[in-house]
Amino acid sequence: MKLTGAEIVCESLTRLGVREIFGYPGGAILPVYDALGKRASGGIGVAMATSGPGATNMVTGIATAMMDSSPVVCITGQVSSKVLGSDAFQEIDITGITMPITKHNVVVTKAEDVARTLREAFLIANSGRPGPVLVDITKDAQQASAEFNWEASEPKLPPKRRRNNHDQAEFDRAVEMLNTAKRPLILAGHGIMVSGAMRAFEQFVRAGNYPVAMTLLGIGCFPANDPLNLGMMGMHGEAWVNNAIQEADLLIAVGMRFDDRVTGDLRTYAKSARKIHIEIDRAEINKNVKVDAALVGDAREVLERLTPQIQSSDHSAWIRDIQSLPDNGHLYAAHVINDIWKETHGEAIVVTDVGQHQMWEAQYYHHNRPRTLITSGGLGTMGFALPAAIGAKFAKPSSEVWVVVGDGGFQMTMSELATIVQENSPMPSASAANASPSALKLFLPSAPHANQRKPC
Ligand SMILES: Cc1ncc(C[n+]2csc(CCOP(=O)(O)OP(=O)(O)O)c2C)c(N)n1
Ligand SMILES: [Mg+2]
Repeated sequence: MKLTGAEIVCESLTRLGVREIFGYPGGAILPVYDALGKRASGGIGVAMATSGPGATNMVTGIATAMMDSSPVVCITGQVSSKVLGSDAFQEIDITGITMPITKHNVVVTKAEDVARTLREAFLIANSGRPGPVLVDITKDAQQASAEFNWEASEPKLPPKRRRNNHDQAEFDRAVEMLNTAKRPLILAGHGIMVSGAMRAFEQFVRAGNYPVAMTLLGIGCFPANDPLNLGMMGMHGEAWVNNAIQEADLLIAVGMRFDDRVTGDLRTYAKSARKIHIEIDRAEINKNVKVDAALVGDAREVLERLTPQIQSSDHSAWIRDIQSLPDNGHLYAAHVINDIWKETHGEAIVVTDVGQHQMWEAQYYHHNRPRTLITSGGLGTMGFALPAAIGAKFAKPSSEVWVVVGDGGFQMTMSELATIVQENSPMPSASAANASPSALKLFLPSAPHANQRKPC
């Protein structure tokens, strides 16, 4: 079947399970907009923009996805291949610009390459450690016609890397550490949710009776109401959680990357603890914190292998010690967040922006389920909350979605309120009978500025 490159984009996205695309039109991407017969939602977020300023406006979003390992495919229009490199109107080297902030990016200049490139983009965005992929398609490739053959456009990628990439000796060393530790503590990160390891993680925690501290993006991976859950670690975590980490004799880091907001001063970080690092991305091993055993692999697979090896689980004296660690006794500006938590029975998806309110949310909304806190962790992108909440509402139309945003960040993207209104009527046709904007709730803390830590 002969289709234009633009039609191949639409046909390929539909076959890849995409139901929604978020975009902003412009000259160099109009052929694709024209070919979009109906709106397209899948696990992977798809965003589309025109060339030049459209593409550069995507840069902060792409960097946010890269830092937080979010699978995203961005499609940009590009000027015709005949004028590439001539500083044509709205020409920008977006693959050059986004090289360090994408897992992969590529320029497509021929209609016949569109389908395979998009299939590769989806595979790469969602494989291993997820992240953003950018596909830049020239206008002539969108307009030209080519034979569309889905089967023949199978991605030509090297064989999938082995997911577990550590040897038996390393594994045995980790098991020995787990079974001899007196004061073990888990550092739980986003990777647990990314690998779908929540059940395996809970079994591992129960088998060893390990206390669990979470990173910002790890919140939700283990129920907040479980007595073994200590809450958030790091600069914005409770002091006693960090004290427990400093006193542990074994840290078991799962799907986290020892970010500086987690460790603070590396010279004094958890000096008395041996460390096991379970992580899919080898580049993260020994990057910030030197570890004693590195189990490189998919969190779920590694945890499923480790759990049956656990023989030592009586850490009651240690857990009593942690519970007796002194808290500073203050509850700053947390009452409203706590009330939202109570009001929503902890069941809402909460999307935060970046700033003081973000930390209040992380401490005082107690998330029991994965993927119910959506926040920009690694890049700390103000303006994130409202647009991300629109995406969350599309992906989970029957969930109550709350936006917790500061006055500063709200001003950056408050124009998206118009998008909510505009999309309200077609929205229910996608999948949501109850996807009304009233279900997207906004909390603007009328609190003092971040550095004035007073109760609100
Ligand atoms: C795009 C961007 N610009 C600047 C910053 C630096 N920054 C981090 S928090 C913050 C203030 C946020 O204020 P507000 O949105 O009112 O939230 P609050 O801290 O008051 O809860 C600023 C300027 C950022 N993270 N992102
Ligand atoms: Mg503010």
